[in-house]
Amino acid sequence: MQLVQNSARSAAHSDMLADVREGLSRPQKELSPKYFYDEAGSLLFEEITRLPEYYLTGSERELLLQCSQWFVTSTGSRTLVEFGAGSAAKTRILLDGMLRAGTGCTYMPIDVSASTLAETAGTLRIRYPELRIMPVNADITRDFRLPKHDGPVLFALLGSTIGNFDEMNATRLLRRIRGQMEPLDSFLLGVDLRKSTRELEAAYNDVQGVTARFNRNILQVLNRELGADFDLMAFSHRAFYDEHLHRIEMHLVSARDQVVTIPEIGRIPLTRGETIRSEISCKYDRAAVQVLFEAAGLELEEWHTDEHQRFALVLGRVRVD
Ligand code: AVJ
Repeated sequence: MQLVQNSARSAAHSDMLADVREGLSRPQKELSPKYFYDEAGSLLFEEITRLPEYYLTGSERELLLQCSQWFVTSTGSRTLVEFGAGSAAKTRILLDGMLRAGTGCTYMPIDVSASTLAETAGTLRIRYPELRIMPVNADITRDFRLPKHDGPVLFALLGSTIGNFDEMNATRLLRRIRGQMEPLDSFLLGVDLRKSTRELEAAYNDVQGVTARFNRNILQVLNRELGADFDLMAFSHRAFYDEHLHRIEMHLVSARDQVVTIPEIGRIPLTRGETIRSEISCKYDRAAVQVLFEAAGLELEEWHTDEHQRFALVLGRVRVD
């Protein structure tokens, strides 16, 4: 067990090293948003979800409260597989629905963060003793195998996680999910909708500065995991909406000319005002989801939005043609 954990840890380390090396060598320096979520980052994200400006979580929760019973009964799902589960706070609404319907027996949360996953599984085991919980520690952007489970399965990718992927990578991810699906399985996707720049930018520039701390925390993760020497005070938070690409971009702006050292990578010079892009968060409409589903071999079956049209839950199935 110890051996397995150590080798898993070093695999994670070399994946991270390769990602960071590649991202920071691009003309527009870039880091993968999956590295936000260490313990501190996960807590900061939880704090973001409670901010008045960050409408996404509340809107999705409202939708789930309205629709989850329908999703569960109409699909007859016996297993819920959740990609990027995080703390699974909203998932409980689906789990409640499954238990009420008497169909559900298994919950399979998949997450990159082993610590988050262990905590989520622990909490849910206490809350739902009748549920079988099978956590899977995996990076959903890479190939992985699911343990044996009962069908039909409801695969869920909630919380606008898909927003972190550009069109090519979003298509890849949905194809990978599609590849795990049997004909009777369903796919539930949560997407944030296109809306005014003002509302979108407010959600990523909260007045309390929690998002700014969340953004800088990624540098702290690199300091700890890779022995980097980022000075967090020498970077500021910037988030803006690109109306043409329909996405929020989040950057860390270098406050001065500086050189950062990452021992296994080398010296990384940054000029004053140069940025490292730490996240994209793509915003959708029905047509854009349709395009994505088609490219991934999925059929868009249901489209549900909240009363303010801020967020959508989309139900899909494997396309048979
Ligand atoms: C967890 C990827 C959905 O894109 O809104 C929140 C992360 N970043 N505030 C998002 C995030 C800044 C979030 N996702």
